Amino acid sequence: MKKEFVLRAYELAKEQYASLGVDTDAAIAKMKDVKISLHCWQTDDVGGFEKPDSSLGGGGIQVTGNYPGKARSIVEMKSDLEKTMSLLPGKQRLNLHAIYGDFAGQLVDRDQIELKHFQGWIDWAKKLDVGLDFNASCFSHPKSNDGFTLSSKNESIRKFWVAHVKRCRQIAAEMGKQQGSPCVHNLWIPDGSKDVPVDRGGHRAILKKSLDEIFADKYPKEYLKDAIECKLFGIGSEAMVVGSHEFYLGYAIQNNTLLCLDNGHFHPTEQVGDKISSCLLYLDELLLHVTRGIRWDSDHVVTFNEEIMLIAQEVIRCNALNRVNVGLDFFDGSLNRIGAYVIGTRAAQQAFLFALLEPTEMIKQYEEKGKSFERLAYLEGLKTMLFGAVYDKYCLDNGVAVGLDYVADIQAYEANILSKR
Ligand code: RNT
Ligand code: ZN
Repeated sequence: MKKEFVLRAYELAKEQYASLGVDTDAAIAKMKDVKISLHCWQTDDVGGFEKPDSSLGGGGIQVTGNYPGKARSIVEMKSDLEKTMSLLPGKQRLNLHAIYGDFAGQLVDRDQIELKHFQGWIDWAKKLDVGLDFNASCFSHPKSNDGFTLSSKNESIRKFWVAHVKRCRQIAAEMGKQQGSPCVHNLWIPDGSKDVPVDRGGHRAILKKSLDEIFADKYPKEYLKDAIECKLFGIGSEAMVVGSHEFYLGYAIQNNTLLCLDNGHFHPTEQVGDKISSCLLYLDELLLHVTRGIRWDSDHVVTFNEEIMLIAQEVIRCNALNRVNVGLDFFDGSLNRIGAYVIGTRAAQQAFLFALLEPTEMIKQYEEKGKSFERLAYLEGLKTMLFGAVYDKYCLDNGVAVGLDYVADIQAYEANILSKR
């Protein structure tokens, strides 16, 4: 897009927002605090590099589609990530899963992984000035096939997963130490039951015990932030998920961990945006897994929709950008994965920029005076203001493709790189 066009449109937008008392330059400047953690698993459908040609198997997450070009190695994944980041304004973080280590062709079981398997990632991230986050991988493994990991009644299985998560936290803490800022380690487990169980309480007590064992290892806060992720249901765990919202909310408050809210993990009419202000009263920090569920936890590419807008609005309205860690969690194998990555990340950024452009104080005054018509009018009016011109200016300032110019970039990357895989 022509630079003069972007600048002209921005001048108009700036004036329009100024008439509501909103400073667009300040909103753009504030975007430096919106650091989105890119989920590495978008590039390969959550396959990982434990074995050649790994693909997601078991454990309650599902990726559909076989669009060509998925990353098959760390080299390919790094190339995809660099391409993605080159099309995104601002700085991102990178969120790795334990299955993405550099195992150098060896079979390294999950309870054996070590820092050395991730040192290459740490060095690469340092060069790019990208912070790393990390996740234990308690799925797609023979020992997760019976539906229970940390809440398993089989003691050897439970111990195996406890050992895995302990190692992951140790690796994450080391990442945090080396990068000079905390690494967020998130724990999600698929544990649950397809049909109605009679011993929900038993499994939950076991999960609590496993978490207590895991978190008995203490690391400095400057290195590691622990998050735990709840879920309502999954494939194969329709009737009961052990790590439910109540389970983890309670655990997080009692043990001072972060709570991870994935907006695909609730009943479709529940809004994660509505949960943020409550959780922030009781927890120091949150982690978000921003996604888009269609009818269920389908992990579609994030779009700039009202659900995501409310999440970002609530973070900004609560003035909690420094207490909410933003990660993405979507995967769709049916379209160009790098394109999907850029669309979804830009949509999440747009939600935050949109929220930063809200004249919240003014609308709040209407609200407090019971003037609901005026409140609704402004909330609706904001939707059709010259918002796109502000996001375009943010892209221009950051030297990345403006508007839809990224489409051609991704088409070229597909023609030159992805289609040759
Ligand atoms: C699964 C959870 C979890 C995973 C990733 C791969 O339902 O959302 O966060 O998607 O860890
Ligand atoms: Zn998630």
